[in-house]
Order: sequence, then C-alpha cells, then structure tokens
Amino acid sequence: MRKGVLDSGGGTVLTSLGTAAASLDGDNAYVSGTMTRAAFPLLYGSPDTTGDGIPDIVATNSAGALLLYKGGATALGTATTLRTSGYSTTKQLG
Ligand SMILES: [Ca+2]
Repeated sequence: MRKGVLDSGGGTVLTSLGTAAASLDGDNAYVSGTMTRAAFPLLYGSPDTTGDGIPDIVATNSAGALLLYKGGATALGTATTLRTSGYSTTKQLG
C-alpha cells in the first residue's frame, strides 16, 4: 500500500498513489500476507468511514459477509461485520 500526499485543498493528490516514488513514503507493507484474494474476494479502500482521519477498508470474506476494517497508522484494526451474508455474488464494492 502507498500513502498519498495531502492535497493543499483537502483530500489526497491522486497522482501520488500511482507510483512508490510519487507517494508520501514509498510502498509500505500494511496487511502483507493476511488479506488474500481467496479469503477476501473484494476490497475497497475508503477515505475514512470511521471519522478518525485514517483510511479504512471495506471487504467481503469467503463466507459472503461484508466487513469494515478500521485503518490504523501502522496496522490494520479489527473488523466490524456490517452484513453477515449476501455478498457472495457481488462483483464490485465502491
Ligand atoms: Ca478511519
């Protein structure tokens, strides 16, 4: 994952997410090896769902549940289950 550069008008400079060199501090291992495609078929990065200023991740799991992972400054937080089922056939989050 990459950290974006803060835009002076608010939000993130989108081009800062395009390459490690343009990002805030290069590529960072964040959830390396823990969020596999088989276990989490769909992921969606949210700018900040929880209101703490740190991006979060919405994901589906292999059982078809919809989960919200609270982002942290250095590690991913625990998941909150938003829906227990119904997302097995969903094609895209966003
Ligand atoms: Ca957040």
